[in-house]
Amino acid sequence: MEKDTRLILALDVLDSAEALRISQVVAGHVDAIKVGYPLILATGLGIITELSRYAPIIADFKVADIPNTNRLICEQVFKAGADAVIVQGFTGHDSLRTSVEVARSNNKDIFVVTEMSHPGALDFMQAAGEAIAKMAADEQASGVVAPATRPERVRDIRNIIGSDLTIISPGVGTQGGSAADAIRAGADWVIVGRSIYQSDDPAAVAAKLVSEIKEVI
Ligand code: 3DU
Repeated sequence: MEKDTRLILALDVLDSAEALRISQVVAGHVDAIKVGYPLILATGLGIITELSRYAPIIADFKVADIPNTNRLICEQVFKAGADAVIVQGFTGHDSLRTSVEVARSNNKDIFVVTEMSHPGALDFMQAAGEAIAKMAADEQASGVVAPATRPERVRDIRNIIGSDLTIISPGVGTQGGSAADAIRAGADWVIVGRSIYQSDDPAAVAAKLVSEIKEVI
């Protein structure tokens, strides 16, 4: 995934024509498109192949299973054309190691969720976030997912993983986070969904985010 605009579109729409239309208009402003259960359950896994003509695809399945099931899931998702898969970290080192092995043998990436961006992440996840970040570095994942709603946590997680791993950071816009703050705190990319795809002019919103990011790098 090339680091150019530092913006990733989270495409949680439910209609394939709409997904293709939005991807086409924002393609020049994003380094990747993240798809997940909403779009894939609504339209099928084939949408990954269709969207991959616009940008690299990150499959946000937050995979959270035993090593063998993680392996089976990641194999299918890479086979469908995804460039990266997001997995949960709380399942532990063996599940993550297996996912990273599958990614490496396909020349693809794994991103590990540390602490999520919503308020409920404070109930259980935050306590484990730093240990998960350390595990992601030890297991040589490509990067981690850290919350733009809490830039101070992005900074903590950056300090733990060092510069070898990348950080992709959701929570900008509708969830209240700021793209500039997340990038300043150490995120490599911000992930933005509703603020872009629910707008009347998705390309203009994406372009504005990119210029906001460029001002702080
Ligand atoms: O809030 P938005 O509409 O900008 O979308 C954010 C996306 O990132 C969405 O797909 C959500 O499932 C995902 N995500 C988080 O919001 C927070 C996380 O910690 C991990 C993923």
